[in-house]
Formats: sequence, C-alpha cells, structure tokens
Amino acid sequence: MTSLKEKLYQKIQEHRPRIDRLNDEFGDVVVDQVTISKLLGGMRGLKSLITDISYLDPNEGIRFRGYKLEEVFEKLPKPKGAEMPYVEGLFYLLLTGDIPSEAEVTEVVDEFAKRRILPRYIYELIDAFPCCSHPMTIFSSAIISMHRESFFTKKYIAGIPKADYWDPMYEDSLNLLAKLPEIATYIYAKLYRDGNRIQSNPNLDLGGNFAFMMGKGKPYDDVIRMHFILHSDHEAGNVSAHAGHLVASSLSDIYLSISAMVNGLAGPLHGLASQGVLKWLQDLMDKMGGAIPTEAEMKQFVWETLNSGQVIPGFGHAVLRKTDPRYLLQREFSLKHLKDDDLFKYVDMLYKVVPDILREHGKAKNPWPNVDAQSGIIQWHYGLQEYDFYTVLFGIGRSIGICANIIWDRALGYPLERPKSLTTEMLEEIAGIRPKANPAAEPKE
Ligand code: CMX
Repeated sequence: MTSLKEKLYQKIQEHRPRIDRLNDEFGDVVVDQVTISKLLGGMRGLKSLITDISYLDPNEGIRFRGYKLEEVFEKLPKPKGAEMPYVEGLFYLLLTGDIPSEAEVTEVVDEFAKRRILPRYIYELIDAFPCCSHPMTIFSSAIISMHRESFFTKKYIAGIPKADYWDPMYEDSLNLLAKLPEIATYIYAKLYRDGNRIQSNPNLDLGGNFAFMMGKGKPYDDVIRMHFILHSDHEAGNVSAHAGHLVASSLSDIYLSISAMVNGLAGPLHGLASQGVLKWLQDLMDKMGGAIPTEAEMKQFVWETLNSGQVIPGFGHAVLRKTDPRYLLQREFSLKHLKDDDLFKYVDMLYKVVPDILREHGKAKNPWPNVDAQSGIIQWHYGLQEYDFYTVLFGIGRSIGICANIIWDRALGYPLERPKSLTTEMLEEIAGIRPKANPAAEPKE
C-alpha cells in the first residue's frame, strides 16, 4: 500500500464515527428550510449536501481542506524551478486534508506515471469521431468507454463488503486521473494537429507532462498546473460536482460518474463559459479591427450583449458575492506575465466596466468576475487558441476534486441520492391558493 492510501485509510477510520454519531444522535436536527422559492430557484443555496474537500464562502471564496488558495499555492511542494505546485500534491491534500512532504508528493507522481498508458481502443474511439465534434463530447465518451476497466465494478460483482468500497474506487480514480492528460492531448492532436501526437514523458509530473504533450515549453507547465489546481474543486453543489456525486451515489463506477460530471461542466452557464468569454471578446476584437476599445466602446459592447438577452460570460456566480479569488490569482499571474497582451487589456477593462453595468442592469446578484473570465485569455496568450478545448482543461482539473469527493462518498457510505418531488398543484396547495385535493387524506394532529 502506498503511504497516500495508508494515510487515507487511517483518516477514513477516524472520520466514520463522526458521521455515525451525527446520524444516530442528531438525525432530526434541522439544518435549513425548504421554501417554495428554493424549489423553483434550482435549490440555490439550500444546505442539502455534504463534503469535507472544499468550502465556498460567498465573500471569501473557496478553501481547499480549510486552506485559502494563496496558502495552497504557497504550501504545496513544487517541482524544481517551477512557480506552481505539483498537481499531484493537490490531490494528496484534497484526499487527506494534509499538505504532503516532498517525498509524499514524489510517491504520488510515480503512482500517476505508472498508470498513464491508455488502452488501444481509446485512440480508436477518438479517431472514430467526426471532425466537427466538440472536444467535450469526445472527452466524455472516452472516459465512459473505460467503464470496462473498472476495478470497483468487478469487486462489487464479486461481493466486496460495503466498508471496503472506497478501496477499488481509489484505484479507479488514480487510474483515471493519470490517463486524463493523455486522453485530452490526443483529442487535441486529433482535432487540431492532424493526429500528430507527442508521446508522454514518464519522467515528468502531471503538469509538466501535459505541457510536454501539448508541445509547449516553460512557462506553460506552470500555467497548466495553476489551471488544474484552481479548477479542481468548488464545493458539492455546482452542476459538475453534483452530477458526479449523484451518479456515483447509485454505485456507478468512477468512469460513469466522471463522464456525467464532464457533461454537466459542458454547459454554457458552467465550464463552457471560459470559451464563451474568448469568443465574445474575439467578436469585439474583430469589430474593433484589433484596436483596444475605449471605456465608452467597451460599455456599449457590454450593453449590446445584455440588451440582446444574453449573459456576460465570465461574470456572476450562484454562490460568490465578490470577485472570485480564482480570477484574482489568474489576474495576478497575468499582470506578471502578460500585461502587454491585447486580450488581457480587454479583460482588464471588462473588470473595470462590467460590475457597474451589471448593477445598473439590476438582475445579477453578483456583478463580479468568476474563474472563467480570465482563464481562456491566459491559454490564448500561450498559444492554445482553439478555445473549444478550454472546457476540457477545466474538466481535467475538476476531475481531481470530484474523484476525491467520490472516494470519500464511498468511504463514509453516503447513500443513494433520492430527494422527493412535488407537482405544481401540490405547491399551490401548500401555498394555500388551491383547496386541498383530498383533505380527508391529511394526517390527523
Ligand atoms: N450577465 C447577465 N445577466 C446575468 C449574469 C451575467 N453575467 N449573471 C446573472 N445574470 C442574471 C441571470 O441570468 C438571472 O436572470 P433571470 O432572472 O432573467 O433568469 C439573474 O441575473 C439572477 O441570476 P443570479 O441569481 O445572479 O445567478 P444564477 O445563480 O442564476 O447564475 C451564473 C449564476 C454563473 C450561471 C450566472 O451568473 C451566469 O449566467 N453567468 C455567466 C456565465 C458564466 O460566467 N458562467 C460560469 C460560472 C463559473 C463556472 O461555473 O464555471
């Protein structure tokens, strides 16, 4: 057993009695109220899920295992000469709650390296897609096709005890996470480089190897490490995290669950917004003939978008009520490395004009930029200009967090998700605007 797996096992053993106690002794304690507006409003803010991997404070932003993002970047070990930490170290942190030592990270880097090789049929599957397919469709299909590899499914059929479910889920998760960069870079080569693929370098860490397979040198390895870390987890209620957890709750394996997670991420209100920002800004750049717009021109463009009934991509958030710290960290990086980039100047100006416009527009509860407002611009700057591909990068990052979540779901025996639904008539009855269909059926006091 690796030291990561041993530590995880020990943490699971320590954690289980806490959940049992809450369930056995405090099961009836009220946590939140379900109102009609919560039901009609996509359960926005309803406290109804549990995760220990990350917590999103509306005003402070995300914390991973209690650590602010700045602390995560500062404390996690870094490859020699790198500005950004090992992605594998983040996985260790999300899974165990502990900052790993150099030696502990190295062990995880080696574990991932051993598990990278893709089955032949994945290449064939990717080759079989028609040229205009969206990379997220191919990515999701490649992941789900590996269902046949699932260790969990084999163990489940063989009758493994419930208390041990986490173990094959851990093995499947490592196998999948190690392969995602290979899958993604082959999709990229296939769609945009006539299938000319650069073979993996097993001596590099996940971030370094991803950059290598994309044909990019320094500092792209740091760009992608930062990207994967920033996008890894954002609590349990966002669409991708919730989709992954929900599917996993029926004891689907990691391949089925992460594919579902990726499908949720592929929507324009979620991960696809990163490509949305780029496309939107490129349209403006075309209109401007490449010139930098004045503030007045930028305001006009933003209003035109709003008045045509569209959202401003990269702005707003369902939970956050201030500028996303993930945006700020990428902004800090951009100010250091790409402050003369024209697209960065556009994004910088958006930061100045959009919040006031959204306030005046009066709809968005949060007028500030989110993670997607900045991420694509950095990729563009470093030569990754096929913006359809941006959500795949988000998907690799998010898989790290969701795998950690799902391993813990299994470890703590979280059950099948099965909320109850009502009809509109029932809601009208509850609201008191429709007589009860069958008052005699009401339970007596
Ligand atoms: N531009 C214009 N209108 C916006 C807006 C924006 N950026 N953000 C919110 N609104 C509107 C909503 O569309 C909604 O309008 P209706 O009442 O007409 O439906 C209203 O303001 C209230 O929405 P909200 O409660 O503030 O936000 P939601 O929780 O419903 O949605 C989000 C959150 C992110 C989907 C939304 O802000 C949005 O569409 N942003 C643009 C897309 C985007 O950047 N998505 C990426 C988010 C990060 C991620 O998950 O990757």
